Amino acid sequence: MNFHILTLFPDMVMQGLSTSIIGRAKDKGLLSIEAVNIRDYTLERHKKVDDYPYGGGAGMLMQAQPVYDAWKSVVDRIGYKPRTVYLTPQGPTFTQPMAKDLAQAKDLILLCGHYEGIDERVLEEIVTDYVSIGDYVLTGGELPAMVMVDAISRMVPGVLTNDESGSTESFEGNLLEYPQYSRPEEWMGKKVPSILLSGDHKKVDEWRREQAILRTIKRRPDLLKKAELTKKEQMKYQEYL
Ligand code: 6GU
Repeated sequence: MNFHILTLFPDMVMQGLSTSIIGRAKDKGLLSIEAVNIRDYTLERHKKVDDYPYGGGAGMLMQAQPVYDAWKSVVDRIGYKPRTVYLTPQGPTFTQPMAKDLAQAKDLILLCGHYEGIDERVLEEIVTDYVSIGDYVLTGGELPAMVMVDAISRMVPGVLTNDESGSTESFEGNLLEYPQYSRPEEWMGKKVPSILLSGDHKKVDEWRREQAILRTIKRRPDLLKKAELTKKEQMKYQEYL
């Protein structure tokens, strides 16, 4: 999968996406990530990319021309118009199903805004999807773009090892992960739950399932209503549904 990030801060996104699992996937050739510097496409003498909004008001806007030309350079190179996501608090909130859906694409363009936003006309021309990462305001779209690249990449086949791939499934069932423990058996006077040392895999699985449900009730009661529970579990936990 190929990510094309249109941004005024290419170093920020490239550095943030160069290490750990995403870096390894790039080295393996499963992903490519490029940052296209919008400033490189301005036709303005002083490399300016922003201007005052018509009608007045606070702040500056990114102008249509450099954004369009940066986008067009990617489209001309890959030979088709891929889905183009504009990172903005004015979009639906990014979710795991959206990450899974976007991971089907061969190419994805992510457009990062700055200042007070981008001239509406270029958004109408190039954007296919508006996406927010949550209800708070950030200074630009770079961190959201990095969040999206991370979440989408781990849905691309081969990016996660078998060991790493477990936890999404549980979240997709809308249950949180059960608590986990490693050595030593006792730390600061706290013991690992004895059932995990019993060697009884069926009992361990049942305990983990119960813990996942109890943790979801405690920490994310809103999720439980969407969780995939058995008939028996629905009865047992019906007061929380
Ligand atoms: Cl996608 N962009 C900006 N600038 N702020 C945000 C956001 C996106 N999502 C939440 N806040």
